[in-house]
Amino acid sequence: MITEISSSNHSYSDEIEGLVRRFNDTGYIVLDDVFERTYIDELRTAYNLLIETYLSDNGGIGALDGKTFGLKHVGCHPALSSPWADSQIVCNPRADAVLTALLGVDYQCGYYHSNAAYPGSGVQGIHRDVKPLFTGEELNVPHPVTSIVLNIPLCDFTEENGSTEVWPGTHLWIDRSPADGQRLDVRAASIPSERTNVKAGALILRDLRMFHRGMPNRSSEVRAMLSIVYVRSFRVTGVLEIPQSTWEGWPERTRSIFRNNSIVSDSSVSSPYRITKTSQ
Ligand SMILES: O=C(O)CCC(=O)C(=O)O
Repeated sequence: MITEISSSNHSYSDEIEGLVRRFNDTGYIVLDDVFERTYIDELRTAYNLLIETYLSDNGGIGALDGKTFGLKHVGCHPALSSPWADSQIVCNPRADAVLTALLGVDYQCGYYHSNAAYPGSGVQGIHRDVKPLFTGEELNVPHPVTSIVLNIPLCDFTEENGSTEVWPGTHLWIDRSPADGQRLDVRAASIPSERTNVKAGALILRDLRMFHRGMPNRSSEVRAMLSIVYVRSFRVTGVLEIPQSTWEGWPERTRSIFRNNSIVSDSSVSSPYRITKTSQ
């Protein structure tokens, strides 16, 4: 467990160095006890309302069968207002210290999603969220990390409720041929996987190249997490709509991470989730 890191301290401390090494070796890290459980409980209550609103606006979960990535795996893009735009979520000091070390101080964010595995969810195909920047023919060694997802679990993650399955080390696997990119399941079978079994209050940082999949939820409660993507400054991101009041309430560091997005009037944000073509 790491000790507190103040938001103004981006020094390459021993703790950060250890986390960076583990991230670079395995493709992900877990920071425990970042958030109070009561805070996560409040977020979970708000999220359950948000995703239920999203589902009912889209005809219910049954209407999304076959349209999302895996049976009863759904998600929406929370609007950047309270509580989703809270700086301790979008620019968490402990995550910021590690992200700065991994992506450079000028990293940015333009993508904010969430993943919910409903009771009875199926198993997703093994996938990457992004491919390596180069094919194996162009570059036959892995490149440094360029994009990272911050997952904030909104409940304890267990094997029963479908904690994400990950394949450590696969973030460094290159595709020697285009066909390699199409057979991640075959390639993954050669190494052991891990489950991200963490307590509510933890956060997970994962290289988007890492092989992973959402798993069946055999419990009776929704298993959900926030999924916020941070990238090196040169990577193109989506464009988020940030309500004026959110922008004005953010400290300078948070604004700098969200600098390439669009600030809009509060009144133009009428839905609790963002309506985009990529909503699942
Ligand atoms: O929900 C999860 O555990 C993983 C979700 C995921 O990887 C996806 O939907 O692409």
